[in-house]
Amino acid sequence: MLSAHILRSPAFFICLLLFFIAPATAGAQRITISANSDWKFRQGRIVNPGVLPAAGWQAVTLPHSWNRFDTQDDEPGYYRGEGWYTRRIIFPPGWKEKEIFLEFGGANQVTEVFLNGKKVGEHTGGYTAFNINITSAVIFGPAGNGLTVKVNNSHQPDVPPLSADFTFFGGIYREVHIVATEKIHFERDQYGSRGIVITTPVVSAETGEVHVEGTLTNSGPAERKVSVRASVYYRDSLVSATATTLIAKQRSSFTIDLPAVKNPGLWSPADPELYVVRTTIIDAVTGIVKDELSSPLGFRWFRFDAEKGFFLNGEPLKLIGASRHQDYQDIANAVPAELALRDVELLKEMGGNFLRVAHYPQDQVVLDACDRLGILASVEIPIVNAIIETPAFSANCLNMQTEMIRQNRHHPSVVVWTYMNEVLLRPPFATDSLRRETYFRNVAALAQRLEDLTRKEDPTRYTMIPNHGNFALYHRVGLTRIPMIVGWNLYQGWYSGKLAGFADFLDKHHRELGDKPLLVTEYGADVDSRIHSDHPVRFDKSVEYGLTYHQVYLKAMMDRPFVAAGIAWNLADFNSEERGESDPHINNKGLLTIGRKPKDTYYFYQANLLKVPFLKIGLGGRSFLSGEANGEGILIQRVRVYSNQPIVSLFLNGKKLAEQRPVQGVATFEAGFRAGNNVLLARAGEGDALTDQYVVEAMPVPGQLSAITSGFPALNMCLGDPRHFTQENGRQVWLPEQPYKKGSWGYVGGRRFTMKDTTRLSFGTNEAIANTDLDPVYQTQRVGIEQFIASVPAGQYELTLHFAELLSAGPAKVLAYDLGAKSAAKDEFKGRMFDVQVNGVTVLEGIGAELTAADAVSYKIPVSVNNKEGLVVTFVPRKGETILNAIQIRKIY
Ligand code: GCB
Repeated sequence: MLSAHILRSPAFFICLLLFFIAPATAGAQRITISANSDWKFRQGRIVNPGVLPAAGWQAVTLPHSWNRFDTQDDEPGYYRGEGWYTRRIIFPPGWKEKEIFLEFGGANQVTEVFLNGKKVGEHTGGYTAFNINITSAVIFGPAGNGLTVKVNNSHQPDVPPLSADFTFFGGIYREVHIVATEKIHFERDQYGSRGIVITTPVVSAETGEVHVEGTLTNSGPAERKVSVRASVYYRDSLVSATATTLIAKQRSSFTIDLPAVKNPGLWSPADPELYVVRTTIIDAVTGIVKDELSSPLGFRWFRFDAEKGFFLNGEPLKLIGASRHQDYQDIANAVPAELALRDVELLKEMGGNFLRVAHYPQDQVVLDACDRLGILASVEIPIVNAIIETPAFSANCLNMQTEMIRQNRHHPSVVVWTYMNEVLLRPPFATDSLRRETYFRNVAALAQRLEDLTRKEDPTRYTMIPNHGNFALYHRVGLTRIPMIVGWNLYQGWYSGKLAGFADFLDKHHRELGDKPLLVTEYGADVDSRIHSDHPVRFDKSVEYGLTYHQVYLKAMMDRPFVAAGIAWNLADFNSEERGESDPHINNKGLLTIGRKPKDTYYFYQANLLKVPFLKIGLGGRSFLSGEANGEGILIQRVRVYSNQPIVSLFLNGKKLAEQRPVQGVATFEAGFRAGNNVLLARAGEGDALTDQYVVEAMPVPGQLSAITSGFPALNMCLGDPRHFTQENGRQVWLPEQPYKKGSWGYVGGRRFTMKDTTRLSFGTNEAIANTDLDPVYQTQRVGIEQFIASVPAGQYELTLHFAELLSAGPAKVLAYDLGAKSAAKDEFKGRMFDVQVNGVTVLEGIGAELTAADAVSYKIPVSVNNKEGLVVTFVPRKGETILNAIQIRKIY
C-alpha cells in the first residue's frame, strides 16, 4: 500500500498523470497540472529569498489572500506590503526534454519568482495572468526544487490602479499551474498569450469563415518541419479542417484559413452555440503531436449603433446586465473557481445578457462561463480615477492592455475592450489651472495610445471609456471622442440630483453626441438588506429606495433605443475598505449580498428580463417583521410580489388578499399579519400553476403597551431614524422613532441629528461606528431629547440605552468616489455632559466624556416598574445638549 505521504506528494501525482497521458499521446503534447497545494506563507519582509527564515510560516492553499481576515474586522485599513510563499516542487526526470512553465492566473500586484534561490521571473500588475519559463533553473529528480514567490500589494506609484472604490487584496489569489510542453510549442512568453488568434472574417447565417494565426516557438537545438492543423468541431463532429506546413524556427508564424462552415449555428444569449477549434502542431517527419490547444469559437457578428443600440447577428438586442468584482464574503479575492463561475450563472438566472468585467481582467473561468451561457462582455484594465504622468505608468498601462487583449481575445463573449474608468473624477492641480490643462492633455494622450494599441491588437471589437457624469469635462478633454463607444457611470438620485436627472442625461448625450453609441456602464444605489423604509429617500440605504431607483433607471433605458446597454453596479456587494456607512468596508450596491443572497432588486430584474414565467415574494429577505399593531392586534405591512405574469394574486394564511396587475414586474399588496408565523402564498400563470410561498413571523407591538397581559414584545427603537432596521441573527427589529403618545412609547422633545451638509443624507451620519456590527442603530440620534416614555405594565425590565457621539472636532472625511459630497464640515463640537434618570432615580451621572466620536456605548439598566407611568427616562443636560441613539426595553418577568 502507498503511504499517505507518497499519495500526497506532488511528484507522485505528476508521475501518475504522465503515466496515464503518455500512451494516449505518444509521449508528446503539453501537460498542465495545478500547483495550488502544499504552500507555506509568511507575511513581511525577507531579505534573501535563497535563505528563508525557519519560522513564521503557515500552511496555505491557493487561491490565497493574506487580507482575508482584514475583511472580517472593524478596523479601517488592511495589510499592504510583502507576502512570501514557498513550497517544494518535484519534476520527473522524464521531463528533461521539455519546456517547463509556471502559469500564474493572477497575483496582486508585483510578483517575483525564485527557483532554488535564483530569480526566474517577475510580473507587474495584479489582474492579468503571466507565464514564467523555469526550464533552465529546474533540478530534476526526487530532491525537488524550492519554489519561492514574493508578492507585494503595497502602493506602487507607477502601477494602476492608484486608487479605487475596492480593496486591493494581496496574495497569489488565483490558481497556479505547471505547464510542460515539448520544445516545439505554441508561443507562451508574449504577454501571457495563448500563441494563437482565431477570427471569423466572414460570418452570416449561411457561412462562417474561420481564420487562425499564431506563432510557435522551437527551443530545441534544430529546426524541424512541422504541420499546423486547425480543426473545427461542433458537438464532437468535425466540421472543417485544414493544415499548413512550415519550418519551426526559434519563432515562426503561421496563418490558416479553414474551409467555410456552412449554415453555422449562431452564438447568442438565447442560444450560445459553441464550436471548438483544435489547433495542433505535428512533427512532419514522425507524425508525433507536439502541442495542441482547444479554443472556443462562436459564430456571431455585432455592431453598436448610436441611434438604435446594439445588434447581434443582425437583430437588435438590448444589453442589460451587471458588473462584477472578484471578491466574496470573508475570503477577500481568493475566490475559488466554482464561486466565480456561479456569479455568471446568477447573472444568467437574473435574465442578464451582459457582464462588465470591472474594473480589471478576471479569472478565465468567468469568461469561459460567459461563452458557455451566452453573456456578452466587456473587459477593462484598472486605470481608475487618475493617472500618473510618468513614462513608467504609461508603459504599465499599455502592457496591461496588451496582456488583457491577448489573454482574453479567444472568448466569443467579449465584444468591448475598455480602459480608464472615471479618470477625471478628481483631477489633481485644483489650484493651478495651467498645470491642470497639461494633466488633461496627458490623460488624453495616454487614452489615444491605448486606443491605437487596442484597435491594432484587435480590430474585431469595440473600444470604450467609462466616464462619470461630468459630460462637459470629458467632452472637453477628448475622452468622448477617442473611443468607439462612450460609457457613462450615472448616479443621479444617488450621489447627486434627482432620479429624473438620469433620463435628462441620456437625452443630452443623444442630442450632443449623436454619433457615439452609448452604454450606461454603471448605475446603482446602496441597499443594506437590513434597512427598510415606508418613506424611502436618497441615501437611506433602504431596500425600498433601491427598488425605486432601479425602476426609474430601467424604464428610462428601455424607453430609449439609442441606449445600447444598462449595466447595473454591481452584481454583488463587494469589499471597499475605505468605506464607512451602514455596513462598513462594503459597497452595498449589489443586486446580491456579498454572500450572494438575492435582494429585492435582483427579483425586480428577474421579473423584467426573464422569458420563462417568474413569480417571487420579496420581503427584503426578512424572516420576521415588527411594527405597531392596529386595534385588532394586526400588523399591516407592504408585500411586494415580483412577476412577469399579467395577473398575480396573494394569499395570507390561506385567505386571498387581492389580485393585481404587476407594474414593471412589481405588484404591491397590503397584508395584515397576526402575531406568530404567517404563510404568504402568491399565485400566477395559467391555472395559477405558478406559486411562491414565504413564511414570516410577525411580532406586532400593541399601540397601548399597558394593555399587554402576556407575551411582551421586544421594544427596540432607533432615535432620529425614520427607517426599520432588522437584526436577523438576534431576531430583533428596530423601529423608526415616534413621539410619545399616551399609553404608548416614544420620545419627548429634541430633534433629529443631521449633518451640516445634508446634500446626501437628510438624517444621521454615514460614518462607520466602532465596536458594533449594528452601525445603523448608532448612526442616527435625537439631539436635545428630554424624555423617553414607555407606558409598560408593571414588571421587571431590562432597559438598554445606546449612545454614539456623532460629532467630533475637525472636518468629516470625503471619499474620492463620493460624487455628490460637498466639503462635509461638521458642526463645531464643544463637548457635552448630561445625566439620565429612570423613574426619578439618577442612574447615569455626568455622561458625555466617555462618548468618543463614532464609538458605540451601551448601558443596561434593570428596572422594576410598579407605577402607572411605566418607564420614564429623563435626560438632564449639564453641558451642551443631551442625546440618545437607540433604546431597547425587554421584559424579564
Ligand atoms: C463609480 C465607480 C465604482 C464605484 C461606484 C460607487 O462610479 O466607477 O468603482 O464603486 O461608483 O459605488 O460609488
